Amino acid sequence: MSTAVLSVGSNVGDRLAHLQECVRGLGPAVRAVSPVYSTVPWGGVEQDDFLNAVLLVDDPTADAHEWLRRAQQQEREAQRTRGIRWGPRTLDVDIIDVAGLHGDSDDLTLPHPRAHQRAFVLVPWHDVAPDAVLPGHGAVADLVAGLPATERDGVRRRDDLSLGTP
Ligand code: A4P
Ligand code: MG
Repeated sequence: MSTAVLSVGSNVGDRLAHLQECVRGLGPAVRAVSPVYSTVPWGGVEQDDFLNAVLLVDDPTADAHEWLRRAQQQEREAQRTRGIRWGPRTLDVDIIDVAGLHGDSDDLTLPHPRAHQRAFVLVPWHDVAPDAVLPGHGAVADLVAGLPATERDGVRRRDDLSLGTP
C-alpha cells in the first residue's frame, strides 16, 4: 500500500513554481515526475489554463490517508483556498491511485472517480508509466487512445518547462 499516483495542477500565480514546490515538499517519496502539460480547464468553470503533471510516489510507511494528508499539506503550503468546486487554485493535489486499491470513505475515494475522463491526468501518467492500469477502467494506454479528440486536444506538452528529476 505504499505506491501512489498523484495528479498535480495549478492555474493561479506562478503555476510552475507551485508544482515545483510541491515536488520539493513531498521529498524523497517522489520516484518519478511526468512532463508538464498546459491544459484547458476541465469542469465548465471559466478560468485560466492549468499546468498539470503526474507524480509517482512511494513510501512504505504511507497508507492511502497518509497520501491524502501529505497532498493537502502541500495545498496548504501553496495557500490554497477552497472556493468554487473545479474553480481556480494555486495547487490541487489529487490521489489518483494507491497500489490498485478500491475504497470510499468520507474524505477519500480511490481510484479518483474522475481520472478516467481526464486527459490532464491520463496523458502525463501514460508518459511516466506506459504500462499503468487504472483500477476498474483498464490500461491507461487504452484510456488515452479512447479519449475524445476535444479532451485530447486540450492538453499540450510543454517541453520548455520541467519539474526536474527526483
Ligand atoms: N477527496 C476524495 N477523494 C479524493 C482523492 N482521490 N484525491 C476529497 C483527492 N481528494 C479526494 O476536494 C474535495 C475533497 O475531495 C477533499 O476534501 C478530499 O477529502 P477539494 O480539493 O477540496 O475540492 P476540488 O478539488 O475543487 O473538488 P474536486 O471534486 O476534488 O475537484 P477535482 O476533481 O480535484 O478537480 N482542469 C484542469 N485542466 N486541470 C486541473 O488540475 N482540476 C480540477 C479540480 C478541475 N479542473 C481542472 C483541474
Ligand atoms: Mg482536488
